Amino acid sequence: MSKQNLAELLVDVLVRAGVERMYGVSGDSLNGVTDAIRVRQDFNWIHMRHEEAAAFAAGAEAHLTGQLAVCAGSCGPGNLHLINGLYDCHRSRVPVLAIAAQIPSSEIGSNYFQETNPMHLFAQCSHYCELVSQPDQMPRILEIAMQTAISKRGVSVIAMPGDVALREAIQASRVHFSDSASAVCPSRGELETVAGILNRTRKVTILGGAGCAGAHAELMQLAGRLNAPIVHAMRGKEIIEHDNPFDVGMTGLLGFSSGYHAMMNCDALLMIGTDFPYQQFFPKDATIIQIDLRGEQLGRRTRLDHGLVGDTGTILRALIPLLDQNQDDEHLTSSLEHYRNARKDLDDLAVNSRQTPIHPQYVTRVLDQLAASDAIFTCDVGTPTIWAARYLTMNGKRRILGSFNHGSMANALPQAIGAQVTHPGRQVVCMSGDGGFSMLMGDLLTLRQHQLPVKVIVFKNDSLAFVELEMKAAGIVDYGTDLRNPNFARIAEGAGLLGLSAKTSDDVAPMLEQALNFDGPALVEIPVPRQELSMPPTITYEQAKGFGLFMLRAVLSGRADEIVDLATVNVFR
Ligand SMILES: Cc1ncc(C[n+]2csc(CCOP(=O)(O)OP(=O)(O)O)c2C)c(N)n1
Ligand SMILES: [Mg+2]
Repeated sequence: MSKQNLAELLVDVLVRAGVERMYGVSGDSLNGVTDAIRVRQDFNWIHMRHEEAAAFAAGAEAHLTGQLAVCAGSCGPGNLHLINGLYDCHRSRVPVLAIAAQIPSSEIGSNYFQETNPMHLFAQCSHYCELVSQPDQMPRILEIAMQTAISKRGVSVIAMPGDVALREAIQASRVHFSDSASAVCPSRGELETVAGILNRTRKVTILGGAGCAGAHAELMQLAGRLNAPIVHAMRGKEIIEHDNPFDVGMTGLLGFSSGYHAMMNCDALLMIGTDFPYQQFFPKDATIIQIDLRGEQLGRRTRLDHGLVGDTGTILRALIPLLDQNQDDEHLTSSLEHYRNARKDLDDLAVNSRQTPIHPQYVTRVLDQLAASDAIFTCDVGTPTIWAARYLTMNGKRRILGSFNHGSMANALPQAIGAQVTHPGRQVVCMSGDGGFSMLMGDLLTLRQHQLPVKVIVFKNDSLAFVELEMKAAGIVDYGTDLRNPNFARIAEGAGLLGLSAKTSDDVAPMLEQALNFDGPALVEIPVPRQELSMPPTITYEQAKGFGLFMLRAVLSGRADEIVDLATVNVFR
């Protein structure tokens, strides 16, 4: 074996495991690693402008490919910048390895320049985090980290001092990485108990999430047997919504009334592969059955009558033959009818009203119509997630990514970078809020640097609108939510992108089309109203009261114009 240092060995192990790249920002303590990458033809360094963006990009790669993705940050501040993105990866349960470079090994514990403690920093956002302090730990410690990220689906971190990375390796790569998924199924008795309940119940509703991946056909068969409407959580959208005659949309804060009522009006709720978090949107009296591969998820969000541990496909294939055909389709029919009405109400808001600012529902509808049939969408936390949830149509080929578990702003642009890097031939569309976009705006430059033809749509409402909405709902006068924005299209032009700025709603379709067809990165900024209401499907008394209070307080504070605004935008439209 030719002499390798630990950094070279690290890259070698990654390449052998099929990893093709590392996202990061270089630094002294990472020099060994970047130098090892420099000389390789089969491995790329994706030079980002912020380590948080690097972690988000790696998470997007892992989400889209299902394979391990890797990011890196230099010691101290570089490590710290990774953290929020890694939290997102970890909570979305995607396999990501972070290389957290560390200060010189002889200085650890001396409060040295840039010193932090990676083991403490990453403890909560990883399954595994270990320091490499001497050559004979490698590659075993790296391989354990990788296997842990792959099999537990989440983040692993390797902390490695710069000097250790340059030490001579003793061993070569040893492991073949396995992500083989076993079929996990409950006992026959458990399945029969659940089948018995379902066979006795006329009104069953299914709530599905990301854990339904790979089981679309079984899910449809199940819903057909039970005559059950299917509600999906946000992470289930790309998996469940398409080719689904039982679809009644979403519930929750992003959802709308039909999903809400289908859940509230059932006699049995069957939760499948979902961690939908909002307790107040679960039915109170229905029998609740939950299927999840991870036993620790059972009963986490709502009271439970029966829990089945296993993977969705295996369980459904075993369960369906035990189910009788439900002869009563009243619940399904009325839920679908409700969905048609709710959908129509939403669609009515998505027309070209020729008003300025431009309705974001219309923008998203046009985007949905113009985007490629296999487009990859990313959407920022804030109102862009609401518009994506309600107006983007999934078809089994399109993908949608967001920060749906961690709920971090600024996710969309870096996720779009990871998506485009891994899928150079596909259209990648980033739906950004003006707040979210400006938070990690530096990585707009990455689009030019790596020639990534991402299309960025900025929903420019000059505010942190989602928070403003929450403040109103809670009866608080909104404060600290104003954004004095620049012209983002001009910034984009300065960064070497095509930059377009819509003025009227008639600009939307031609500008989106121009951007989507442009051979390179493009940004379209679109002025949208600040108070385009997107209230939860039913407003609780407390929230309604809060909302009224906002009006009252707003008048008292001399902001009556805001109320007029609210009324014209949302009520009389
Ligand atoms: C990092 C981070 N900071 C703050 C928040 C709280 N927060 C949630 S949505 C939101 C507003 C997002 O604003 P913008 O991106 O402009 O989207 P909008 O809702 O205005 O469409 C904020 C501040 C958060 N989720 N993440
Ligand atoms: Mg905004």
